[in-house]
Amino acid sequence: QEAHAAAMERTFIAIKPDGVQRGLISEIVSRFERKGFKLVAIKIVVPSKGFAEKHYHDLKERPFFNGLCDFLSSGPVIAMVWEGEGVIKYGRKLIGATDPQKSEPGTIRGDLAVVVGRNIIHGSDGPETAKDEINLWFKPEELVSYTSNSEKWLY
Ligand code: RTP
Repeated sequence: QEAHAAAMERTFIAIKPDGVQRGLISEIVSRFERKGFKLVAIKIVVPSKGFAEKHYHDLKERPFFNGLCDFLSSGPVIAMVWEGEGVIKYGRKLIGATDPQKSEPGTIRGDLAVVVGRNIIHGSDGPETAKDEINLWFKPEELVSYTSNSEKWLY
């Protein structure tokens, strides 16, 4: 019981402008929520192009980098931090493969998206990027620590 608090991991999840415009915010939030993950930060923001470039700095050599950053900064994004055991890896599983043509049915991209350039959601791909992305998108005081009522039944 007391051991789980220290092990709790956090990941950065963003609903991209296509997901927001298509009215998929509640659909996506509910999949993470029903799984048993805990929402510890959330905001709506239109990132600048420069901010999008920072977020995707690892991809700056890729041919789609410029278009990707234009797209991320083209409208409102829902930025979130989710917490729970295994949330980084399992969050990626909930999201599905990068290319929605290859994502399994039952995943967010498999169920709700069609092409890689409009794949509606982002999730950190490992502990290091999770930490970096949370720090990029949120100030420490925007992260809320609390005990949710369901925790004692989840863990
Ligand atoms: P994400 O971080 O967004 O979950 O995606 P990922 O790691 O699975 O994929 P990554 O290769 O890091 O690509 C990041 C985002 O770039 C866009 N993309 N476009 N060929 C293309 O046009 C292309 N390839 C990737 C996608 O929006 C992808 O999520």
